[in-house]
Amino acid sequence: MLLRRISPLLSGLQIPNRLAARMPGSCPQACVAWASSCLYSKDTSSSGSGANSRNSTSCQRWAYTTTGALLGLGSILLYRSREQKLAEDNQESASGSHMVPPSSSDLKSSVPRSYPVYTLKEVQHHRTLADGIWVTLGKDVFDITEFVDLHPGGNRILLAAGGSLEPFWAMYGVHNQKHVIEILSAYKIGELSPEEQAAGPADLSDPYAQDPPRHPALKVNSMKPFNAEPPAEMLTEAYITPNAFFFKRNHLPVPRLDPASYRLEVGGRMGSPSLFLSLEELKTHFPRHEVMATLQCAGNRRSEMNAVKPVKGLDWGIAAIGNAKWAGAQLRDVLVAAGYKEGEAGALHVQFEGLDRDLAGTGYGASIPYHIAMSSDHDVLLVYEMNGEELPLDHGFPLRVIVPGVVGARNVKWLGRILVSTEESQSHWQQNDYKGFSPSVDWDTVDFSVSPAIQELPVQSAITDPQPGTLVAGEDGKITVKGYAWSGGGREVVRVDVSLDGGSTWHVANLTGEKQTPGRAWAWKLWTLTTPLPAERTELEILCKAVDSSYNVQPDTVAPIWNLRGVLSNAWHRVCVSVMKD
Ligand SMILES: Nc1nc2c(c(=O)[nH]1)N[C@H]1C(S)=C(S)[C@@H](COP(=O)(O)O)O[C@H]1N2
Ligand SMILES: [Mo]
Repeated sequence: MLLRRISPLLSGLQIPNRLAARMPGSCPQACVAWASSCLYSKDTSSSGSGANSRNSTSCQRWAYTTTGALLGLGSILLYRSREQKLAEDNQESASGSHMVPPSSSDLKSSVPRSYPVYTLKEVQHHRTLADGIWVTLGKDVFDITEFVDLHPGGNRILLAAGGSLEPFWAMYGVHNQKHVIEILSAYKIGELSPEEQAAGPADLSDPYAQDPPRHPALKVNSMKPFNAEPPAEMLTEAYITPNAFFFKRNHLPVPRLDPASYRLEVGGRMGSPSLFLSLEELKTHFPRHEVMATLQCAGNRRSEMNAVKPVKGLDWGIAAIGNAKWAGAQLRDVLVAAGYKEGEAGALHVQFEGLDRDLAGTGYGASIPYHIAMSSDHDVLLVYEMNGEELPLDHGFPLRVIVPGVVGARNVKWLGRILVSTEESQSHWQQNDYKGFSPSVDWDTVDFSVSPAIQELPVQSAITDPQPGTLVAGEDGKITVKGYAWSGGGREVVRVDVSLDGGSTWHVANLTGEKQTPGRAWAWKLWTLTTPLPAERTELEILCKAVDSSYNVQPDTVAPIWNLRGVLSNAWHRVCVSVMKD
């Protein structure tokens, strides 16, 4: 049934594509959203190609940035010619290594080279700056000690120290490019022993091989890790976003956890032993709570910021948001069972650790303020059910946190451990990401320690229908505009204003959504406006803006809220369309 509803929707998506050529120039300059949104509307009807073309666009952008940085390094690295390095290395590697005949790649160069041979064990001994940082790729051994400080991804490269780069490159796909390989080759110091190569490389397996299948309608932003959003108009098809079309935002491979042996660890109070809870215990020993809540990624609508000035991050459209009915145990009840009470001395934060890990064993993590975790008014849940179904693998099976009203990033999936602490989570994602900055702060001046971690999100709204660049036909001379609106912190959306003329005149849209308790309005409102098409207009610039229960409003333009990570993008949403004349 669902599919029947969706297929007309998808065929409708081809319209923007056909009209794309008409649009530039016909749209007011202010309509910055158009260009980027149009990129998204490209060919989403054919499952594979649309997703791929978009995927490669955002990947290329990232690749260019990274490659640019890496190429910059090239000149620094050149001084260290292969000959020089070889001379040094041959002197240094007297212990236990023997020379091998030149490899095929060496034969290509004018002077045949031979490299020292190392065992995996020897490589493993080089894991610190003092011992030198060695890594392998295929049969080659590299000493990247001097490169660590220059690595665009920071010292994360240290995770690979003493081992193979392959699984990391599988995880962070941007690396597997000619330029990167060339730069790396300047650091080659040797080769792995042929006997060991015959036994096969350490682990070539794709860390994402266990990722679950996904619906082809999703617009893929990155495959590995998997990040995707539904076509925007799907969001306003139903108040509750179906699980398959709920945006997926993964930083790492999806872990496969056995629900029978799964245990949630809850750190004990004042050093007392941890509490371990099975899934069964979580379901049966604690009352089941249901909460209707909208989840939004901090990067939702980042593409509009990107259109103003490039930002770092996945190029999300307007659909990195969804609404679901979540069911689980209240975090508060579980904390109380572990001995905690309200106003506990020294208890300021509750940290969540995910069981999705990188190859060095570091997992995703985040924290929320203790008082929010302990308050029954905040409805923080340890969720095992999403929209009446078992929590899907992509959304955190078997258990995730849902912190209503708070940015997606704190809603930790595949939850393994809960810790109460004086400090916030020390995780990269709490400390050095998901923070806002002034538009003038750039990557040279940014200091992540000065901005607070994003928790509650600001008021948001967007137009899901019509799509940018489409040709709209009035019905009885009327047009229907649809969208969503939501605000963080339990603030209800009380009004959505829609303009068809770039903001000169406004109409109040009809809001639909479940009645919610004041101060606990966690779920979005969908809105619709049906109004006469303005006469004499061939182009419309449609705008929307929402007002929440604290009378917070959205900013009118993107530029003044631009920030280098492209988070908190909530300016008035602008969509330009053409009007079909009969
Ligand atoms: N363990 C874990 N939890 C996580 C993440 C993750 O990568 N790993 N991503 C976070 C981010 S940034 C967002 S926006 C939400 C996305 O949740 P969803 O994929 O269920 O939509 O999960 C959050 N929780
Ligand atoms: Mo996110």
